[in-house]
Amino acid sequence: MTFLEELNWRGLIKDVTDLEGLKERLKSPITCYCGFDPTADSLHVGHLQQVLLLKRYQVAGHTPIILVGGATGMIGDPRMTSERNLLTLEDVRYNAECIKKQLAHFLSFEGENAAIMVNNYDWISKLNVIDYLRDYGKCFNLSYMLAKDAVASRLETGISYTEFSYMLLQSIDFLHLYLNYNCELQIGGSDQWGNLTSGCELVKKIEDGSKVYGVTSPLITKSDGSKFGKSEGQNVWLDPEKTSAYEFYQFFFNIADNDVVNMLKRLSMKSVKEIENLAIKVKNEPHLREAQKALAEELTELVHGKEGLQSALNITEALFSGNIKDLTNKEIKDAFKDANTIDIEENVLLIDALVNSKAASSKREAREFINNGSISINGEKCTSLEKILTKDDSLDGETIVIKKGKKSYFIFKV
Ligand code: 545
Repeated sequence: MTFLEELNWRGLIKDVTDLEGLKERLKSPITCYCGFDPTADSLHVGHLQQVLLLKRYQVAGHTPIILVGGATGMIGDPRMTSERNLLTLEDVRYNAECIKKQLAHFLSFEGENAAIMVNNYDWISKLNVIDYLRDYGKCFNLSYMLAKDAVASRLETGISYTEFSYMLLQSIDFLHLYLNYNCELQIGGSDQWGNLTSGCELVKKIEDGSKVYGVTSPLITKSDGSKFGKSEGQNVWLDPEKTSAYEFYQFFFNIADNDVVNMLKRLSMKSVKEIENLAIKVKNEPHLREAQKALAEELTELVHGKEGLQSALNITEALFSGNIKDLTNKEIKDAFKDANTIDIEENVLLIDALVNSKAASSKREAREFINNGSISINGEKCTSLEKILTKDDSLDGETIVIKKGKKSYFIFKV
């Protein structure tokens, strides 16, 4: 399998500006880039595919460039739906610093094909409006621009001149990287096709017939039609402050059997053979969830490091066995972020606390739960009807973890 054939097998290729040409060109090392606009202060799992694609190119011997859109982030790539709100220069700078740190994590900045990080603010902010219109504006035909999906889809609902001009800036970037870094390939998700093709055209026009390539990959879809990258409506971020290693791990661990092989192909650095073996396991022993585990472990370690993975595994194991006493305070916080939290007074009767927290519908039911051994405090079964909750029961000075039955957790804060 050639590198390109493998990308295709992984489902990472949607459109290519010149497939035959690119096949030939990839026989020797190439420099390629992908751009990220600092529209938020963190990437989310939806961005991983593109970052890991850059990594795949690097592992195959090519040179990756990460472009952070300090300038384009001030303008806004037109969305299909509606005009964006402008961000302030301050916000864009702050976001750029944050995502730069995250992105740097995934590539190697050493060796022969060391990764390069650039910010388009460095050249676009120096462009003056007369040069912009004379040198570049002349290369773009209005009907060509109007036909691009991102623009065409907005003609009815409205698009500002600002967002309309966005494709010129991204095209100027490609030209800049071609001239300064000999960058001959731009990659992106399928939403970037219009920007990639216009960049290729600009290089060809200005550099008289020079050839550069654009490749898009399909956005990740799920078999049930819901959007990839969200867990209960929330984005799964790469920033551990926004999404803990445990939540991140659980997101991948819970991927459906129907989807997990596709996700492995797109997001795992495991070999074709290893993925094929996991695919067999999904088919024959789906209950073991080995493919989900493999994917969750690999990506959690990649994004959250060895320690992050360890804490995700600790929490998963503790919640499974009910033995939560050995978790650190931070792990307890992460584990029960979404559990019901109830403030209680000190020295309250367990029975009353169960009723007040709606863990039981009546005192009678609370007594029943305790009698039949369904209630545990911090992982230890409690069978005393007289149990009084005090600060001494708390794990960290205030948190008491009550489990009812197999799966329901209630967090009491004293
Ligand atoms: C800017 C200047 C360039 C080349 C590219 C750009 C950015 C590009 C764009 N890309 C998206 C993006 O999302 C925000 C990320 C950080 C919070 O808008 N015009 O910046 C996404 N991109 C990755 C994939 C994408 C795309 O970063 O290409 O398809 C998502 O999967 O939407 O010279």
